Amino acid sequence: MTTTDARPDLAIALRFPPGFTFGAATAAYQIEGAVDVDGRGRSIWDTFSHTPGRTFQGHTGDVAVEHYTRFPQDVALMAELGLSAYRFSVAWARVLPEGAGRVEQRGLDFYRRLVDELLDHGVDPWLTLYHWDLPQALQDAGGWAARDTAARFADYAEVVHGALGDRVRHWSTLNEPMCSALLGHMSGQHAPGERDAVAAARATHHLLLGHGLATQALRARGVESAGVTLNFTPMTPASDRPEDVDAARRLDGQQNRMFLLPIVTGEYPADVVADLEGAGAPLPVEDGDLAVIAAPLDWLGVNYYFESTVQVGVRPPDRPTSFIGAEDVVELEPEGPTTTMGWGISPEAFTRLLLWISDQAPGLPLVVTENGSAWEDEVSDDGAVHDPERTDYLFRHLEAVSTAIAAGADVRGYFAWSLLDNYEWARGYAQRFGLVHVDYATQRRTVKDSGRAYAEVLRRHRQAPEV
Ligand code: IFM
Repeated sequence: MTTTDARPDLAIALRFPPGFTFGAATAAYQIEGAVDVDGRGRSIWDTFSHTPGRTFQGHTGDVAVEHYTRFPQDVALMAELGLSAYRFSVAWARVLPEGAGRVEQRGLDFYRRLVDELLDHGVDPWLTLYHWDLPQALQDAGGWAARDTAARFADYAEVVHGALGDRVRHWSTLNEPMCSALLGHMSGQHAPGERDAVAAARATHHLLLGHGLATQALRARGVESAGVTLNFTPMTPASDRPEDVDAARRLDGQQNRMFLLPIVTGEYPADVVADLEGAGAPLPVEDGDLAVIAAPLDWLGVNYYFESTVQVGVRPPDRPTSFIGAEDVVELEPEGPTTTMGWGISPEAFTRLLLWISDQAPGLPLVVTENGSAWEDEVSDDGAVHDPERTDYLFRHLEAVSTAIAAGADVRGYFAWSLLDNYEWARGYAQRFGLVHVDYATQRRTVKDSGRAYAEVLRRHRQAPEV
């Protein structure tokens, strides 16, 4: 952990082009609570979080930050911060409690009320269809390891678009399929909590296929702003020893290229295909799949938090790898300050990443759909939340984005993670990422100093004279 007294340089506002989108992001299971109301079905995260030993101190999203009922207050906060956009996800099991078939109108009505509230406050909704909460009924039928789930996802996309397509312009299919596939099926850190390389490879391909099918379905219904969000972690070898260089190649392959390249080029990287086949966990590609996965997009969502340095070594038995066939690769502890997640802070790597993605996907606009940091925040006696570390992280990463733009990356937006403190998955409520503090005992919201600094950047950006 670090502290900083440096004042944020608000002139950063002027380094972003007119019309740049500034927002904040959340996800359904992390904030909504209300898991048993209005006919919502169970999701794999209900099951996982209620399984003893899976999450920090058994924390669940049952209550979360009660956004399901408090959303008018939360939208008012967004307006107070001056956000031009809000990225949120729809809970599949609220809309289709069994994952397919019967539609629950009350679930759709909630999202319609939320969207109307956003529009009334001048906040542009950016909707993500899937942020990790697969309906349990579909998991029981095989989950993402089953090809059929991809088709069910496209059906779900149509249902949601049918209800909200007249109000929502920006549609994203998946959030971070790498996490769903590999954390969910390889290391088991996330729902459904499996440790099975074959299932992990199958889930990878079916998530990407589901993305392609859903994109086609959205296009057929007239969507003109379609995207997907991927999470990237730059991988650097710890030394120039060939085995460390190859370890970095392998992890970069599965973390970054295995998801990006099929979407933007219509091909999986050959080295990754070979690695997975060598590990006995091939990608279950059928004829025509890659053309579906490469359905043209209007933007690519980029989530970035930290970079990683890797080498060949012995993993502690309690730290199973998230990567297929990479039991011999370790990720080093970061040098320098870390956030409470234990993640290092590397804004320079963010600039390099945005330029690398631009090279891989020329002509495709990028949107930073998540970036942020967790710290130990508390409400001070003066009633404020002083979080200089988060402000510092935020401004250094905004600077990194603006540097990438100046160097030619076509970045159109930035969404801070997260609007609110919330349920950080297996890490529970112990990790606070919000621009807005939530007291979990009272559900009281307090805008943190970082939120106020971000609001000031947005205000200056709005008022900047167009050149
Ligand atoms: O909280 C998560 C989010 O759900 C997905 N991206 C990373 C965030 C921080 O871990």
